[in-house]
Amino acid sequence: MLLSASLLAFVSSVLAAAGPGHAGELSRRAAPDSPSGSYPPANVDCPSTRPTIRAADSLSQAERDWLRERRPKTVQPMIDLLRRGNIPDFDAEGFINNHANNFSVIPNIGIAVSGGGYRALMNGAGFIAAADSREAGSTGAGQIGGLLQAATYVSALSGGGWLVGSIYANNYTTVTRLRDGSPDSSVWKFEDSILGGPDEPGVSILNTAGYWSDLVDNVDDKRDAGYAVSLTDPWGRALSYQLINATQGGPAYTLSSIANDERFANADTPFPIIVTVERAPGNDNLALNNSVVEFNPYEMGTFDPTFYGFAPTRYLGSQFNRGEINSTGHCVRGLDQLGFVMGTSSSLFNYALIELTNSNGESEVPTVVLNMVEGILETISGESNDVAVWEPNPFRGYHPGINRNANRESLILVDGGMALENIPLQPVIQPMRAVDVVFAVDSSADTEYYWPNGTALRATYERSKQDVANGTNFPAVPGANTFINLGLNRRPTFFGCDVSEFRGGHVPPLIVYVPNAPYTINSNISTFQMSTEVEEKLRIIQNGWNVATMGNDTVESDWTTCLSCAVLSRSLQRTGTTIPAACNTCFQRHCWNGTENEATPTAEPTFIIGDAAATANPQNAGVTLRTSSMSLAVAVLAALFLA
Ligand SMILES: *[C@@H]1O[C@H](CO)[C@@H](O)[C@H](O)[C@H]1NC(C)=O
Ligand SMILES: *[C@@H]1O[C@H](CO)[C@@H](O)[C@H](O)[C@H]1NC(C)=O
Ligand SMILES: *[C@@H]1O[C@H](CO)[C@@H](O)[C@H](O)[C@H]1NC(C)=O
Ligand SMILES: *[C@@H]1O[C@H](CO)[C@@H](O)[C@H](O)[C@H]1NC(C)=O
Ligand SMILES: *[C@@H]1O[C@H](CO)[C@@H](O)[C@H](O)[C@H]1NC(C)=O
Ligand SMILES: *[C@@H]1O[C@H](CO)[C@@H](O)[C@H](O)[C@H]1NC(C)=O
Ligand SMILES: *[C@@H]1O[C@H](CO)[C@@H](O)[C@H](O)[C@H]1NC(C)=O
Ligand SMILES: *[C@@H]1O[C@H](CO)[C@@H](O)[C@H](O)[C@H]1NC(C)=O
Ligand SMILES: *[C@@H]1O[C@H](CO)[C@@H](O)[C@H](O)[C@H]1NC(C)=O
Ligand SMILES: CC(=O)N[C@H]1CO[C@H](CO)[C@@H](O)[C@@H]1O
Repeated sequence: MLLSASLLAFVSSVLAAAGPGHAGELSRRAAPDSPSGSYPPANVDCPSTRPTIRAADSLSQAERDWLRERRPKTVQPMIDLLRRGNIPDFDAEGFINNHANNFSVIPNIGIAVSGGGYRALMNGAGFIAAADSREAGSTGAGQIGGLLQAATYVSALSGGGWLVGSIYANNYTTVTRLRDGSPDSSVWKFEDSILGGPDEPGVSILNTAGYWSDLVDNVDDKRDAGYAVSLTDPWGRALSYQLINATQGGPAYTLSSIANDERFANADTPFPIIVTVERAPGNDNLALNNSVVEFNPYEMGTFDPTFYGFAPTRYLGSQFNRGEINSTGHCVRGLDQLGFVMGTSSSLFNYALIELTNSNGESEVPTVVLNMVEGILETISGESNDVAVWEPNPFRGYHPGINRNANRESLILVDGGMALENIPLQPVIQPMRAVDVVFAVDSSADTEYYWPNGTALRATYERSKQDVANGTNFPAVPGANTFINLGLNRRPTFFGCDVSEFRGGHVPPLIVYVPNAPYTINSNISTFQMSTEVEEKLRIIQNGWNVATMGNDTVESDWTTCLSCAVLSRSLQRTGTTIPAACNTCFQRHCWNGTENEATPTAEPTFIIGDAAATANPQNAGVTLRTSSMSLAVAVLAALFLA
């Protein structure tokens, strides 16, 4: 297996050198295409057109070309979804067909999956499954299957990034296939904490000792190859065993290889984006004006006026200076290792690894692992431990007037949720992407009992009023108490329904806020619960499906109608089409209309349908990080920001 992986990588690098396009013919799914054949990046011959950094004043040519293929492919799934939505006295199918060649009218749909550890992965998985027409039962009456097929973008961060990364890493498979796993694979085996390693040997895992020694070897190899390592390296490697169904968790898998995945390349999937936050050294207080850095299969960078540039994902690791690789600089590939990207977006969980070293002999973690963690902690002392070090910094010398990292050898990136924006909205509110509606799936742990209270939306709204917004706009959202008192945290709520709010400025997408809520199980497990029993995993994913469909239209008989109205809202407005009466009724019910109630709330959410687990095993047993030994700072972060 290992041999063929490196052989494949070798062949594809030869083909890649021969010209663009050929590598795609060979690897028809996300693939182990790192030129080293393993975890470290490696030098490659520069392509004839040397990679450069570009300004963020447009979408990349690659994304624009891809969109030209994608948008038409969303039309039929959208018609199927809207037909099921069955808006009375309105011919949605006719409306779409009449405009089928005009993509400034056809709804442009985004899905944004929040962070929040395994809770966010599983609740988000329930939403994605319900939205995916390939899932059994997703296209019956009262169901929203096909929303995923009708979507253009899917953005994710931290625990949400684990979900989306895992789907795309595994040949764009379904949630149900990942959920059920397969013998010999540790994919989605959340009953085994990654802190303990997999507990049975299989094709994709050696054994527990092999797990740890491979992990340490990978990190050592990257360092020996001349690249800085941080705790995010072992963290990302450990995560990968559960997220990437390949030998050793796919050490050579890259994010950019998704561009060659057959279905992505044919625009049969939405465009995946993983979100992180930039933090300059010494800048310990993350604020909303820290750059939001996105990773997609083509590019990594930011639209923020902080360095306002994008680097080619495939050539991250190359020696860029002032936006170019000079004649003596090397081209490098493989730094965009997929687990490292997912680990970067969830770097807060680096503390899980530190926790290991603090567990004083209770753990069975080999000394070699403890030594590795301690070694890394020493080399980056002075810097916080929850960071990912990206070195060389692709934006070195780039846009020096606005880029506070212009003189830095490394770019420090952290967990996408750490500046409070725990829903990855920045990529999908960029005017250039022209998204009309975003399903914002929020699994944040804002309240005392780990339910969301709108904090993430408020952060994005606040950011939209600062200089860093750089032309992005966002609807107003009320305070946390109002969210709870009006039940905006219990049912899907629309923000930005009335476009007059934007006073003639850029109209951002309608936000369909989909909060994690207890339909059939208390899906509010702790962000730091690091393992989940099989039964609980099934139930949280099922609860997420109920959250997405309002209990398959049982809680609200016309939710699929209202969802259809939300999808069409901006298009109806732009074309001056009369809003169907049924949609007005939906908007009355689901749009936040400006009412506030900031009285101190008293209650945490109660079951919306019923406690499906009441008659079954009541124990939510799992390995939770012992907060007692976490530093105060982490505890505060966890309580305040995390998600
Ligand atoms: C990926 O999935 C597609 C569709 O299910 C299938 O046709 C193809 O064989 C799969 N490719 C790999 C490499 O597993
Ligand atoms: C994992 O990969 C193996 C080997 O390619 C495959 O047989 C199995 O179906 C995969 N499992 C999942 C859950 O995708
Ligand atoms: C970012 O915001 C913080 C306060 O929230 C402020 O101190 C800092 O100057 C701001 N940075 C920039 C570059 O505007
Ligand atoms: C070219 O780039 C390399 C690596 O960034 C650097 O060490 C070297 O000084 C640069 N040479 C020139 C002439 O700028
Ligand atoms: C809302 O969430 C924030 C953290 O995200 C928390 O500080 C605040 O106490 C919460 N308020 C309520 C009423 O739940
Ligand atoms: C989940 O929420 C319920 C109330 O909605 C609460 O009783 C329970 O303690 C919460 N679970 C956790 C782990 O906080
Ligand atoms: C909704 O449908 C899903 C998928 O079939 C199922 O798992 C779930 O239990 C249903 N919810 C309710 C409330 O019946
Ligand atoms: C597309 O629709 C917009 C909005 O209705 C309209 O202004 C534009 O003229 C249409 N373009 C074409 C080519 O029909
Ligand atoms: C606004 O919403 C509140 C409840 O959220 C409702 O009581 C009120 O009647 C609504 N106002 C209007 C003008 O629709
Ligand atoms: C729309 C807008 O304000 N764009 C600005 C974003 O930031 C860059 C870099 O500062 C400016 O050049 C753009 O004009």
